[in-house]
Amino acid sequence: MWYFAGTSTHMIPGADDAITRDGKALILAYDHGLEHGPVDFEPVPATTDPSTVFDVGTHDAVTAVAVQKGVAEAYYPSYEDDVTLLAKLNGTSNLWMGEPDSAVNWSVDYAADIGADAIGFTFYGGSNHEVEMAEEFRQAQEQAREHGMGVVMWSYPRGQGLKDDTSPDTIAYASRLGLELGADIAKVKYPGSADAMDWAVQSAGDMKVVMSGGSKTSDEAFLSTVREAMDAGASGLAVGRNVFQRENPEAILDGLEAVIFEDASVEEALAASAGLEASD
Ligand code: FBP
Repeated sequence: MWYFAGTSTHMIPGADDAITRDGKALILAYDHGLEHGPVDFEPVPATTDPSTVFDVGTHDAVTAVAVQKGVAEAYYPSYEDDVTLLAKLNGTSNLWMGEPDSAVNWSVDYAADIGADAIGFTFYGGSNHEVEMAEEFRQAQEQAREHGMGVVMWSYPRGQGLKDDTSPDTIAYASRLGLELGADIAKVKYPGSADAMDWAVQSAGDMKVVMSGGSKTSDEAFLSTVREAMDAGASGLAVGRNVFQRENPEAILDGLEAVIFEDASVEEALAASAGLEASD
């Protein structure tokens, strides 16, 4: 029995409402302790403490905070009134040296018990483990539908056979995989140009596509890339390091809020927050 009677089982209208504002998302990703290790917290050591990043996640611009199970269990109870939880279901450490794969670390039922409104799931299309990962995604996606939870696919094609994991065709294929497999939102790496992002958005049909943040860049460079992605039809951003590795994460969130939700130019966004800096 589907939670939303009378709708298709695919891309349920409104399933992502809890993690979007005006149809747009700004997901603060904080699963890096698992994916990359504590090295990602070195630029701002206070971010080693999940409370620091949950505090950042209370900024109005943030539509959801994405974390792994252990962090959600221990810290989300203190933030459930102020933060929307996106349960990042699978994840693998940087210590794993095999073909890209990702362990499913918690069930959708358990995530729902903790209070999650959506699930996040990494899918490595092109990996030798693609078939198993697709089957795991199927199970998670269908359980999320039963709970009325949104489904965000971290769609990262990679593996032995893939030469360029951010080429325009690869990223268009990544966003299309989200549509084909039943995500509400696909999070993809920026393919390097507005035209390529436009192709990725077109390839996803009505499903939303958000840009992945990547390693930290300057205020102006980052806001410019987000502006390009939005102009190309993206529905927002799922970002980690470009927010929490800044000394003043609130300032960049002010700027991102202006670009994503208020359609501001980069210049307007830089002016919107005293803490932001234009490049030399
Ligand atoms: P960033 O914005 O810091 O790039 O985070 C996005 C993200 O998808 C995280 O959720 C995840 O931990 C990380 O990137 C994985 O990056 P990769 O697999 O490319 O090392």
